[in-house]
Amino acid sequence: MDPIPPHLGGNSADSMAMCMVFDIPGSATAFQERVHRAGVRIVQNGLAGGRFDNMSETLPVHVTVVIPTRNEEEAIVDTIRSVPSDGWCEKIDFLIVDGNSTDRTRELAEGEGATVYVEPRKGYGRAYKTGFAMAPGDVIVTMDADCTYPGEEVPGLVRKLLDEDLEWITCDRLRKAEEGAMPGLHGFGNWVLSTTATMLYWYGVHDSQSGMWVFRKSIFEDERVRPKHDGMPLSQEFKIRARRYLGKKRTAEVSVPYRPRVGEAEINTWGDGLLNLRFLFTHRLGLTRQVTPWGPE
Ligand SMILES: Nc1nc2c(ncn2[C@@H]2O[C@H](COP(=O)(O)OP(=O)(O)O)[C@@H](O)[C@H]2O)c(=O)[nH]1
Ligand SMILES: [Mg+2]
Repeated sequence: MDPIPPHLGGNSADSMAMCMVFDIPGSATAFQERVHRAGVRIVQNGLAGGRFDNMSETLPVHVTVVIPTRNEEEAIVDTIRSVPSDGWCEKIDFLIVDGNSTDRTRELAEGEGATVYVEPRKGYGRAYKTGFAMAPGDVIVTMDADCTYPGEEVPGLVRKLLDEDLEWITCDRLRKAEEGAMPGLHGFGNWVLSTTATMLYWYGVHDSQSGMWVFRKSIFEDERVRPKHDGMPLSQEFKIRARRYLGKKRTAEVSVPYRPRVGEAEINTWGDGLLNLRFLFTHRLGLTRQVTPWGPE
């Protein structure tokens, strides 16, 4: 799919396609429980009908969960533990890309068996450009280290990726956000950015700011899919690139729960919001450039 509408230079009817949003009913863990209780093969609603339709089956992939952290000692342990690691896939590991935390984040993450890499260069996007290049898994999953994203959904999301032969999934937080998860200005800012992104790119993604993605590492063999920004705009940039270069058929947006943050955010709501907004326009005009390269130093 070309996510750019014809009047802005896009060239396909697909660019007018509506957003693809799927719901994952119940958590993967709850689903596994149902399978065990019934002792029969249960087809999960909406995600059914494929090769991996029994969650008790080990998915034939190595999954790496990449998590950027900066002073997240209050939530890092629960974030890691929220992702099941009970044999649902062949191998799962956690790569923490830490931006020089001054609290106990690194030590606590290592205590949970995670690999910790210190990326002293500042920025959320910078951390991911390092983590994506270093992740050993065939499938990469991302989330914040603040207990906002539902780790328990990871097996179901990876299964959907394999089952439906997708390359990339982004998780929409807006439809299932729990009370207090997106307070006042945050919610409004998110709406402004997501609406602007839709108008400029027409790429069929509802939640332009979500930081939970599930995708095959191989997508980065195509350089055009690699996001370049060092800051928060990497999130929307990645979605724009994935939809444009991987196409609508190989990508999807899935609704997941979103919860109130644990621990203090370091984000500057106004500053980051305006930076994100400016990026949407400059990127549309082809005026953005890469400041630091892909991968670790
Ligand atoms: N390594 C690294 N991680 C960062 C940096 N800035 C933010 N993070 C992490 O990126 C994730 C997203 O940041 P967060 O404050 O939750 O942003 P929000 O979800 O947009 O409000 C969190 O896990 C942060 O700890 C940074 O400069 N370097
Ligand atoms: Mg967050």
